Amino acid sequence: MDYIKKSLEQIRENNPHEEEFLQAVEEVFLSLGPVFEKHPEFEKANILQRMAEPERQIKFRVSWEDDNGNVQVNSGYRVQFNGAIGPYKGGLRFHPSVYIGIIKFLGFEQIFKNALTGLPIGGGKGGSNFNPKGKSENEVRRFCEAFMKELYRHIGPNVDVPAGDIGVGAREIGLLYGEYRRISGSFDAGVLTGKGLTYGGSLVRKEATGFGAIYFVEEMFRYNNIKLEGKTAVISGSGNVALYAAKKATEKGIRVIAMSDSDGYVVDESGIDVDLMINLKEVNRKRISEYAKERPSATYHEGWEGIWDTVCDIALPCATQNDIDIEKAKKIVAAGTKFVIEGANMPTTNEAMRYFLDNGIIVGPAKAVNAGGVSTSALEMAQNSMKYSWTFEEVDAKLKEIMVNIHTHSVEASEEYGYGYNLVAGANIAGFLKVAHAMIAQGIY
Ligand code: NDP
Ligand code: 2IT
Repeated sequence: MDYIKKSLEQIRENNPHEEEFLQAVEEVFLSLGPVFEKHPEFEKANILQRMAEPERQIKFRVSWEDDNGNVQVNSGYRVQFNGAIGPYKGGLRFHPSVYIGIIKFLGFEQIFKNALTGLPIGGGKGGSNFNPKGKSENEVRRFCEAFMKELYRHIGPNVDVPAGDIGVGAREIGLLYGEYRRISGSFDAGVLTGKGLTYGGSLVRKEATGFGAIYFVEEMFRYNNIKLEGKTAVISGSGNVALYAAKKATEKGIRVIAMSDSDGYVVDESGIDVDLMINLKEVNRKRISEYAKERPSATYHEGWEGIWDTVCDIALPCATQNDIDIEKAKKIVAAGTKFVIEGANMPTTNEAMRYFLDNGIIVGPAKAVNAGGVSTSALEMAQNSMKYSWTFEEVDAKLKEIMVNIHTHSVEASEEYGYGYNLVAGANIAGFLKVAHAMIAQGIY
């Protein structure tokens, strides 16, 4: 434990003002105590300080012209965090809150998540503080082209493979891919994932994170002998992850009673009409308040934070980081919720997470729950390499198997290191062990 504490101090000193990154590092490293007792070789290799330092960190200028002819400037980032088990892999986030501390927290989480998938992908992440909201189609296109003009030299099918995240969906991936192809003059489909189905995308990738999250929940419930059907769920967010988690949850007989966006939330006790929600949010890019206008059984409430006042069996935060703080965690526990399933990356503060675990809540941690997205990205890469594509049923079956395996490996690691059934510790340990062994086998890097 001394080594872990000392390393954390050093990492805090080296990375001041990167709050989210330090939060993510603490969350993982503090669960590794029993691992370091059993494996003195990890301390000898100073593995923690090596893991907390990105292999490479790129920041670049993105200048683009808006519709009024003014030149706008944003910062672009790509952090190639850890390539020990495969090419760097992870999404791009376009959101005004983006700075290096956010990209590093996401890249750090991605290392362990990607290791858990069982597929050969390293950890990376990128993005920009560009705000796509309120921008015209032409402005989004000009931004994406300018972003790729710098990024292209750093990526490649065997080097680093970006994909989507908040604010980056099929539209942006298409524009980024077009620019990459224009610059490189080559159809390297495997350079980006989340592509459209007509130019190298994989079936199920769009649905994969949400569907995978519910496959993971199914496995958690099966393992604990609890019936899933008839349970109620609250899902924060109404983006890619939230929508397809809601769709699969509804298919499995779960009643989704509330969803949100950054302006507010809707409660619909009769169960969210997911097709209507997808049509409003994904197809027409409307605000969630429109849902209540079209659905008499629903009510709209201003402010995103109030969603956690809605009583439910399963809480599924699928919006963004630090959505659930200690106050909201107390409310969630007091309302009788028994399961917290993290669809978003780090949606729970470390204090709230401790409170959940101390109060017997069963937590599905983000790096396990939302790994279906990046897993299906890796399946997209595999199909691109083969110049072949699998059917929806084939990809879906592989995704399901991957999610079940992640649950099994997390349980095994948790039990082996004395945590009982603790998926939070188990996922951290299983992901860590794979990467640590690969790093040590490759010498000092
Ligand atoms: P989207 O951009 O599609 O959706 C994000 C949703 O969260 C929107 O409904 C957005 O509302 C809402 N939101 C509320 N507050 C915030 C805030 N402060 N910042 C950003 N969004 C906010 O993103 P995704 O669904 O792709 O991602 C959601 C989460 O899942 C993120 O944590 C992401 O890292 C994670 N994730 C995504 C994967 C993927 O494949 N896409 C894979 C694994 C994890 P509004 O529309 O008002 O902005
Ligand atoms: O956080 C994530 O795992 C993602 N945004 C998906 C990354 C990917 O490469 O598909």
